[in-house]
Amino acid sequence: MITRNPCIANINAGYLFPEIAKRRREYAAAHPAAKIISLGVGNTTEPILPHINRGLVEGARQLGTVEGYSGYSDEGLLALRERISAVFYQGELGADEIFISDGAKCDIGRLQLLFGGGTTVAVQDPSYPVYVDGSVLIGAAGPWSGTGYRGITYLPCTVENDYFPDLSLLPKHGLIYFCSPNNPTGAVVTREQLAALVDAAGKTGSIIIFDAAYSEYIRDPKLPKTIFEIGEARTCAIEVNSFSKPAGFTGVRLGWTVVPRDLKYAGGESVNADWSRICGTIFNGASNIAQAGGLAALEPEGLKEIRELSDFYLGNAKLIRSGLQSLNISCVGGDNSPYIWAQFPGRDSWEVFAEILEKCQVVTTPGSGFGPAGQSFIRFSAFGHRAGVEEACGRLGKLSR
Ligand code: PGU
Repeated sequence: MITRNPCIANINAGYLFPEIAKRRREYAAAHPAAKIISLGVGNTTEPILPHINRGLVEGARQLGTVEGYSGYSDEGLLALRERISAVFYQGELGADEIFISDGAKCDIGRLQLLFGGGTTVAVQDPSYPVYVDGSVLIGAAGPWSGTGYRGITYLPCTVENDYFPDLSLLPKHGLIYFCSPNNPTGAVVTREQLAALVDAAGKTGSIIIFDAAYSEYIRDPKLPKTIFEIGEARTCAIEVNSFSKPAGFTGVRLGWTVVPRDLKYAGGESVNADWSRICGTIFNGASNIAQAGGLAALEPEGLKEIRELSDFYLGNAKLIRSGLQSLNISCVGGDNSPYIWAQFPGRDSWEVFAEILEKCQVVTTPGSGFGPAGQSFIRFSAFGHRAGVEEACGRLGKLSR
């Protein structure tokens, strides 16, 4: 028989969110009367708002007409790429630098093909588990050493450093994953910090994969929403983004990736040209219905709806944060992001996860699932119906008993 890809064997456990879903199912099976509320996985819960929804419906309707029918869309509708440039990048990016995707996660996985298994990888610790797991799958990291994956440079983001890492830890010629607003801590980089990160990437000959999936949750106008607010990033950064969290497209599937033309490998070859080649080979374009929805989302009426929807989830975040603070549980995040990062000093994250599930019937995400520095933390997601969030906040009071 053919042998298993050894990289898969290097993954030490199941992917974090299915593991949480499994524990929830086990608890529900043992407690059939329990009314479980999820503040676990960051999955949107509210209906798509009317203008954006009409865009989706109209996109589907068009497919049933001779004039409106379209097939494969390759790197994405030109109109959508131009609109993304205008709305998010002040028109400064060329349409050929923007690639429409079926979501940020899918592109985070595919981007690894640009660099292969010989790359050194650095991540914020804690961070979205796909960066590390994807690196293990391509052979750039692993196996698990007991405290982390071999080959990954973990950049601790802690209370002590105010969730911004020590850039002197960056490896040379590495791939740096950086997420702002951060999942799970909710920390957002300042312009000065972002400039320092870009500078450090330039000096170490590294490339940053900047994940801006939560940029539409930023309310503080001083905070940067894209890495391309720093001009030099054009020579050292790729940015991924998504319609999932701003427009409720987690199930619709639509995102984009920016690969600047100025981005070059050590040998001077164009990363943009390679990305185009990879997408052409293993990706056949995002759904044209989703793209019609995306176009509607970026019209003035759609942008208002994005604001309304993200305001709603930020309202949930505020409730969760003040609920936790009233219990004297120290936490950060939730003001420019939909996640609250709560500290349970000296405790094991999975143990706290189990306690919250047992006492409150609330599902959360254990911080250790996001990296070694996440130990003793719990992530609360603000994605949920308002009544459920209010009920969950009330039940959290049982933790003090
Ligand atoms: N990037 C970050 C930082 C994310 O947190 C998520 C979703 C994505 C990308 C995925 O974006 P798509 O455009 O929808 O692909 N994180 C959620 C969902 C869990 C998951 O496995 O993606 C979370 O709970 O962390």
